[in-house]
Amino acid sequence: MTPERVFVGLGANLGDARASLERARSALASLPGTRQVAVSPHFRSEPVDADGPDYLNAVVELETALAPGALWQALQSIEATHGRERPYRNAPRTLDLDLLLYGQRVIDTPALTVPHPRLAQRAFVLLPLLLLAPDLVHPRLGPLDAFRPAVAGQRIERLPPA
Ligand code: PH2
Ligand code: MG
Ligand code: MG
Repeated sequence: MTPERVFVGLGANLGDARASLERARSALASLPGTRQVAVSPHFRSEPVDADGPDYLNAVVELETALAPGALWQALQSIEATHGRERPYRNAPRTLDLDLLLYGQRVIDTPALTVPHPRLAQRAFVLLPLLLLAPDLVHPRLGPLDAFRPAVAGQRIERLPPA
């Protein structure tokens, strides 16, 4: 299989979020058939449609030969090793890994929707994505840069490197 360009969103708002994001990044870079292309800085952001403390968020760009389903399972298992629990929808979490984009593929199964359905409405995803790939094109929505104004009201702060 030709490697695909993939973007994964990382988020955490429980425990040592900075350490969780860094460990998750390293786990992603070590997946079989996978190489890390780039990682965004960390962003601190207000919870969107959710409660609890502020989140730390980042985006990682990968090149991977893993199929979408296999990659998604790997994300679930990295979340599980970080103690992820799901008491209710959008509950605070120790680690959330979302498959944002898988090349230009559109996937709609009960388990997996790619591109991530809300990626263009959320500053904590859109801004790190556009930092890594300013010309990024969404297979349905087109150039993602056009969605910056839509997220301009969300509180988010880019953090300096650790
Ligand atoms: N994740 C959510 C819901 N709300 N808000 C922020 N700021 N960051 C997140 O990662 C996040 C959220 C559901 O996954
Ligand atoms: Mg999420
Ligand atoms: Mg998730």
